[in-house]
Amino acid sequence: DPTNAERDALPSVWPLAARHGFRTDAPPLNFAARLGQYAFDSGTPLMAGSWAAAREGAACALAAAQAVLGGERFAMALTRPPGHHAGPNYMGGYCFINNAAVAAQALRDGGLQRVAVLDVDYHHGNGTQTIFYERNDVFTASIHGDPRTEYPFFLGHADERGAGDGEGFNLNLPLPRGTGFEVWWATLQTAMQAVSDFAPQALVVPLGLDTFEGDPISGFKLRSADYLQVGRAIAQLGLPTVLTFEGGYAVAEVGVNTVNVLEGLRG
Ligand code: 7XA
Ligand code: ZN
Repeated sequence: DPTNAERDALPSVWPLAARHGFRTDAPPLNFAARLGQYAFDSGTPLMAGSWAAAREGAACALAAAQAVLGGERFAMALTRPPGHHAGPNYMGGYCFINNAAVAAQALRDGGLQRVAVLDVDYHHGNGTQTIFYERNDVFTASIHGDPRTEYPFFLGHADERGAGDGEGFNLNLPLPRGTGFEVWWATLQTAMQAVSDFAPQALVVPLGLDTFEGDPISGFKLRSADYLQVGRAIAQLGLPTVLTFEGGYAVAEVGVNTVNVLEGLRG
């Protein structure tokens, strides 16, 4: 690609699976090298305060799940950092602890038999998928930018349907960069039908507002008013619902877009 000709070739995202003969059974003593065992990108630095913020965020997601178990119809964990890229033992995509997975597991631990996760962030929720991939008690669905061109690149294809007991309990609906609301909305209907078919007792929505047309790092074309409709659609599932806060980088509009989802839910 000629546009890359003048750039340094610096990798930013890589698959964690053991590849190319490197050993995983003899960890090095070097701190940064050891950290590499638990990260799949270069964009998730652990800084002073990162762990405290991530831990409080996860506690907030847990509190949201407990509020729903206690009878609230909706609860939102409004936190930074986000969580849906974090896997069972690795960080990435600005995420350290998977808040949506914490909420879903808390709902299960609270006695609910079936929980669905409907991820509407622009980026595939690779961590949430991986955590529940072999389970049939938590159904995971995600609408996101096609991983052939979009982060996280190494997961999120339509043929990832779950494995073992979880076969058929993961649904990926990738869409091309540039997708507008009409197609996105039709895809949401597909995802919601799959959620309904699973007959869950509660729902977790990793809510990303980076589907917004003005988002600087993403490529869908939703407008602010569309988020009212998104909130209404989620409410129409009729399920106790926990929302977690994922991406959203159009900082001037992320507030109103979030509030529009919540207004839609309330309506
Ligand atoms: O939903 N996930 C995000 O919004 C984070 C995407 C991380 C992109 C990293 C680009 N270097
Ligand atoms: Zn995102």
